[in-house]
Amino acid sequence: MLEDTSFAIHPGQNQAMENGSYRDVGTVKSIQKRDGGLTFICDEADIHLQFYRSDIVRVVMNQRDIPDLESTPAVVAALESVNVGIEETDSRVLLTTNRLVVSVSKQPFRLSVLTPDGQVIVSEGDRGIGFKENGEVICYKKMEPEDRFYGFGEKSGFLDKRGETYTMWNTDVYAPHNPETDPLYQSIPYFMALRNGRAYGIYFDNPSKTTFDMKTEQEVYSFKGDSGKLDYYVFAGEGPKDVIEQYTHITGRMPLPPKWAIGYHQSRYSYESEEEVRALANTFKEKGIPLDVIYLDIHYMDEYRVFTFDKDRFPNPKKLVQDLREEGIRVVPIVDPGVKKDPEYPAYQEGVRNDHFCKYLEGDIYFGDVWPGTSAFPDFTDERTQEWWGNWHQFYTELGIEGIWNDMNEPAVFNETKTMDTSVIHKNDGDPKTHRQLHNLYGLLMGKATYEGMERNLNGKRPFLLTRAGFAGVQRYASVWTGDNRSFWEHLQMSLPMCMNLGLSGVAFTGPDVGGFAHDTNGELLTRWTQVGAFTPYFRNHSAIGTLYQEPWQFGEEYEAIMKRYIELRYEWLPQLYSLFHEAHTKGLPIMRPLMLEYPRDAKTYAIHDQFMIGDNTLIAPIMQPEVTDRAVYFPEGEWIDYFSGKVYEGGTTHLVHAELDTLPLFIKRGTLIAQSPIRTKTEQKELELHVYAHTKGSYNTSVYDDDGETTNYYSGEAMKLNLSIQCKDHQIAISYRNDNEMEWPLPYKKCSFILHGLVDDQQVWVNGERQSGVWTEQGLKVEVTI
Ligand code: MIG
Repeated sequence: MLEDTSFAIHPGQNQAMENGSYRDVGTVKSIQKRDGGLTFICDEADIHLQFYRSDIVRVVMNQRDIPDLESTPAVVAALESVNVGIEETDSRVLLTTNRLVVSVSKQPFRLSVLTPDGQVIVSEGDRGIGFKENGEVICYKKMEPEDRFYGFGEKSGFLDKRGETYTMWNTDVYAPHNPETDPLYQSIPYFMALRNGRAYGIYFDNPSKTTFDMKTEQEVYSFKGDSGKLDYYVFAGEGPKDVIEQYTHITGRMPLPPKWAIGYHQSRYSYESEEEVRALANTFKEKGIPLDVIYLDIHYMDEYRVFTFDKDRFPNPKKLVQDLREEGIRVVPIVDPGVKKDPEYPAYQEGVRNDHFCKYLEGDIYFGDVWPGTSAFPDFTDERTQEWWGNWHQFYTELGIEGIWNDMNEPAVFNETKTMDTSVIHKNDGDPKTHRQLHNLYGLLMGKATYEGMERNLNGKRPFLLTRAGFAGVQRYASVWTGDNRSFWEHLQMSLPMCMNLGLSGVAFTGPDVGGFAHDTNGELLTRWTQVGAFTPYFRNHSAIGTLYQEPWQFGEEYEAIMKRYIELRYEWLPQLYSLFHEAHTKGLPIMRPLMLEYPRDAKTYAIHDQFMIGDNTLIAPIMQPEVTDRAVYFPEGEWIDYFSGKVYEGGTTHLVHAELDTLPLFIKRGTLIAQSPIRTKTEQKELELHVYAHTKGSYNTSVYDDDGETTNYYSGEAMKLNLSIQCKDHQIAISYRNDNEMEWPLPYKKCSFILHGLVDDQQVWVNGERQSGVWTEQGLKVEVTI
């Protein structure tokens, strides 16, 4: 408690926290070829270099004789055989691929990475790789004045992280979520640096407490791990999109979510009974507001025992799930890792009997206090336990449930340290380690167990998983919401850079609690937030116990009508969003993007945290202050059309934009296309509309992706991949399209049309080589086609 008073800044508190000083690895004594790479035997430690691809190099240092090359479960890429040219002189070794050059100077060991034409990507100065007496491992790199930093997973604060330091230690932070609140629930020890439009990335594959420091020194940044080894990957870029592609090559990409998972979701801690849930679903139906999911928070369980329902509150869960399903609504229950200590409770009995819980070295089960009271925690580092936990999810799938919400999986424990005792041992598939060494993996591995268990039980249907905690690679299993925010305008503002940086960190499927979790929301805040939510990859309204209810109708008809319109808009945009999810699945790219990702050579975009893009052609500049109806919007190069009014804005500069409460400032780049469906309800679309925003110059290529939205048949290519290109000229717009998917998939669309907005007077429209006359509609010229 004293930390919350001025005692926190008592002069005695500020003594150097450094435990031991930096020790350098020293001089290279010899070099050995091993495991497809080179080991540098140095004075104090050995360093191993490996090429994962010609554009990805891994650097491993530990103090063992032979560097241990084991990776964390975040890493899924296999080593490829890469052609590496090796040149050695007395003072240095040069390793050259067709994408990068690694230069190692030997006295002492210092590493730099350059482009094949000699531009420096990363380099080291006085200090490079080293360690400290207390077991920390650390790496210093040079920082240029123009370097910008992004990524680091789920962090609060602004977009550009230069001048900050971040710690990775999955933590349940209920209290403030201030700009400096750190760490939060997710640990993604990865960043991307941008230097004059060129980008590189570093992923530090260490699951213990890690710290990144871009603040303490002006010309150097560092990253260090509390324990374990220094094991990092350099991604050579060159654009920021290349870096994300490289990082997600190593840590994996998201599967396609079922379509219902990207619709509108309603949650509350908690809808406490079957009657309440049914009434909620009815209200949505009566009001005609589309809804795909209702969440069941902790009240559904029998005294918070996972894999149970409370018999009084939810007497017939199967019927409830079925009835809602008939209305097109899915139920997603919360599942926490803590298993109640209760000798008559099957999940606990089995866990104890079959040795699935985390234990101390001496053999006692570790117990912590969470919702169910004294609880044991499954040891997800053991594959056997992952399987056991996954199989328990049959309890849910048998009821017709297809999605799970994992919470408290940092793991959060109600005690001073907020988590499990760090001396607890994890089995780690035969290589036991302490919780201190593996803490940050707990959420990821719970996610893996859950996702894989659901997948096994769903017979070819895609599961949906939402998780609070995670580590690098979490995108392979789950969508991430940003935890317990509050109903403050500031938290709406902060959610943008937070989600954008998550997206740059390989996690595309993210969103905050719309409306704010803690504290009371109000009509205006909820409306503005819902407008933004309609375009964040994950779209769920959630609020805490004891706060005002915040369903879209709670603040009067005026607000309700606007929110309804934006929730409908979400559904109209699903073909576009789903195509972007497909891009996240295939390339790792985020759906919600900072402007710098699309315009890395435009320095004006580097720090923009209050605007974002959806894909490469949609710009959103929400209003995030009360009673404000005008704001400055920066438009990158090109011309931008106001989605609602059709007004055109010249890019490369800032304009003042007006937006009453019913308007989200939303702009489409001229000369591009977005895919929509005019059906405003539900995730099933019957008509595909391809909206072309006419221009007089330029060309644009894109693709629209679709599949059945619910099974895993897309793994084998049952999908539509419509490749489109648009050429705009003064007098002509030429569109061409082709379904380039390898396998036929019966298209659900009865109709498909191009709608051309903003055609200039005598512009002719050609589609696949044929002149089209089309039909004039309110929106523009409509040309029906068959696909
Ligand atoms: O705050 O399960 O972040 O979304 O509603 C304690 C109850 C535990 C935290 C989650 C929140 C959820 C709540 N949980």
